[in-house]
Amino acid sequence: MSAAEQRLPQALAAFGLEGPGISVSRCGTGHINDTFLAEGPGFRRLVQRLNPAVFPHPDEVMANVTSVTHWLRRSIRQSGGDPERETLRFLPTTDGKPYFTDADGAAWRVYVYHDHSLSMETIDSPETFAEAGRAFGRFQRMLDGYPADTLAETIPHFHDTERRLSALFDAVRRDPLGRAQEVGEEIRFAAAREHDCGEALRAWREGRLPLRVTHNDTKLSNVLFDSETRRAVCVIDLDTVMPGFSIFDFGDAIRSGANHCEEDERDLSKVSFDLELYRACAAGFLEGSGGSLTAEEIAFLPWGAKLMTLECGIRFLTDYLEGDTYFRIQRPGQNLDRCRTQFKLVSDMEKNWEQMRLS
Ligand code: GN1
Ligand code: MG
Repeated sequence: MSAAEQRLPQALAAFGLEGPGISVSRCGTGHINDTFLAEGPGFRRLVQRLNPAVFPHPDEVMANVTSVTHWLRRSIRQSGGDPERETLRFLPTTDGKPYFTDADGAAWRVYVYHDHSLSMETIDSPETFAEAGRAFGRFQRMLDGYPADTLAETIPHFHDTERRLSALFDAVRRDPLGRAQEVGEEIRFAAAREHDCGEALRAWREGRLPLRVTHNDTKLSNVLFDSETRRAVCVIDLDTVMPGFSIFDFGDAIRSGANHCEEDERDLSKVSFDLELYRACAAGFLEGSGGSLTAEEIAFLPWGAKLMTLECGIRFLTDYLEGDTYFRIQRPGQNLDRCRTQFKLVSDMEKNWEQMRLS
């Protein structure tokens, strides 16, 4: 039994979600937190345990998500939307606290489940992907003007790709499990792109890319679609909302959606970057962001795609070398497989680089 399953009853009780009429099942596909669905007469709640190793300051995470969802609600209401449908609603514990801390020190929070909605691991059509892009673009636009200095940095240096590469080199040097020798090709792939890793950061240091309030984890599965209309209704997983680059919010959507494979596909012949999907998502993102991006940011969007994919591959590889301590795995070698799909997508993007231009 996992730590989360062991403490689940305590957490349910803290939110008043116990009793004979309530059933609970595991759900979600995230690699970090543990998520459960609690269903009772007339209600459904998501009950989530924050991974304490990844989010050591749950108070800051919850303060960020509370205040960001508050801001989003106002913005959605102003544009005539339905805040209950289009953003998250967190519910307090029975004694009025935003989260519950279990006996292991891990934080749990509860939010309202969105009925008639679904999330996707892979995309079924360019139209659906354009919808995802539009949702992330809108998210960007709605948070334009949010006072960034009031947000805590929930995971410092989260998308500092240069640091992510240094962490890989460090893991290779220490090689705690002796796995480095079997992944020479992947290590060389990353090392050959050392200069690329600094591309966005250099542009920011030179004043060409602005720091904004961004989502920072815009994988495809973090958009909820209406199960009937397939319109994007809500962007979820707000734990990493903090200052960042808009090109990375675009880029992570491309990384996770502009292909037809699972993130951990073992057969690399099935993994290929789809330019048509890329263009569909880009058009949606630009439309959703509604003119809030600068010309320079738009010109940099292809870099967002390449860097997010490269960085994610580097992180999976690092974790494989470290012994899979960060990203949850269901089978041995899964983080290495995840790294390989990302690197295959990066090389495809390099081959399509000219066609990826958006300005
Ligand atoms: C993690 O667990 P999930 O799905 O929210 C990770 C992202 C990665 C993603 C890769 C906090 O996201 O950065 O891009 O896995 N989140 C964190 O699938 O590290
Ligand atoms: Mg996440």
